[in-house]
Amino acid sequence: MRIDRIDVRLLRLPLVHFFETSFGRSYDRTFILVKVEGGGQEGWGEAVAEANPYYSSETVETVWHILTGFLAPRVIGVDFAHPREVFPALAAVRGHNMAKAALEMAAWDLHARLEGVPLQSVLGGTRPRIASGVSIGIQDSLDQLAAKVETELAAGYQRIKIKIKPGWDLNAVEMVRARFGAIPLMVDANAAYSVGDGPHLARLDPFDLMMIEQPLEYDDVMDHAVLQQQLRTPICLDESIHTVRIARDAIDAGACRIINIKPGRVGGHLESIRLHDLCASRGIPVWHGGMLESGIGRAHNIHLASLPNFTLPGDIAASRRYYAPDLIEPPIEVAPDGTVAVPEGPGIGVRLVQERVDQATLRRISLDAASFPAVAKE
Ligand code: OSB
Ligand code: MG
Repeated sequence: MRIDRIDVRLLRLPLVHFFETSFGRSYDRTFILVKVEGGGQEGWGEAVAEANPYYSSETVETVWHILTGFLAPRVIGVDFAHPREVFPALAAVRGHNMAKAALEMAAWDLHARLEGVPLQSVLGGTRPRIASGVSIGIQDSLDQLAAKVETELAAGYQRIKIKIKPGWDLNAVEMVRARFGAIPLMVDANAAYSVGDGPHLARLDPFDLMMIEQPLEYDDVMDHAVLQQQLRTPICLDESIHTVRIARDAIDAGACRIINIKPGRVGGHLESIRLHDLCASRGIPVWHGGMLESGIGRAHNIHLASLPNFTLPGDIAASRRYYAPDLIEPPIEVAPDGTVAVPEGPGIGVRLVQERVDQATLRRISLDAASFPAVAKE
């Protein structure tokens, strides 16, 4: 596989419903798409960085800067025997996993299309369908939250995750349990608490939550280990897990019993597979997180989530919860049993609607070998 050209776009799409976490509320999603071309085929990837550096230090503008200035020159015109060689080729750039992932994942899509097989089969995915859950943001009222939970359960989703923060935690969980009973339920704090909140968070234990996701800071593994000692509810780490090494240390330290895998957060499919395999070998269940992706990123996630140790339902829901219309046809749908089919065509197996992509594009650049004088690679 050789990548001759890379197209980078900045896009914005309105969200069907606002999404609020402990970081704040968003009404739209700004993101970056990457297209790689080579051998007469193309591959697509999506950077999950947001407009603001709140979930992660990366933003759409840092992704643009790193991709166009530092990553593209390291892959254009290089012969790769397999897409697993792409992430190591980017190693000179420290961090910036979301920028790396967008490019690396596009290369996996290109490779699978050149081979004429679904991405799933080159990643090692085995299931034809994946189990799907939903992430419900902080709402204006408990009644509004109840209405959302009701809608998503009726759609068939296999588990409900609600976002929490101080002041919207015990009351929200109590209401959901009171109204909906013993449904598979979890919470995500997006780092809204501190280690001194142990006694407060322990009050969630009687509600039998599947897990509490990322209660403490994004760079804090050790305090999660201290907190886990005080909780019966399993801790799941999201923001903290940037690398396979950090995951290994977190597992060793007892900082989590479950891990959320987002390829954007760890640098792409190769690192996600390595993280998945590490967790499998350590008896840690994993599930696939979500970042409000368009159909491109969503399709990648579905293929990855078909690997065997993704044993818990992921944050991979139907397109219509996010974008109307999505950038792809047909959109991602959830079946009444709460599963989503792995697309069957070559690569990510979804068809991009070019006019919708063009309409949502704010800025675009096309790069090839002529864009980078040899000296720029050093
Ligand atoms: O913490 O999992 C998170 C969305 C944006 C940033 C961080 C998170 C989320 C979600 C949404 O929870 C999951 C989805 O895509 O539905
Ligand atoms: Mg999370």
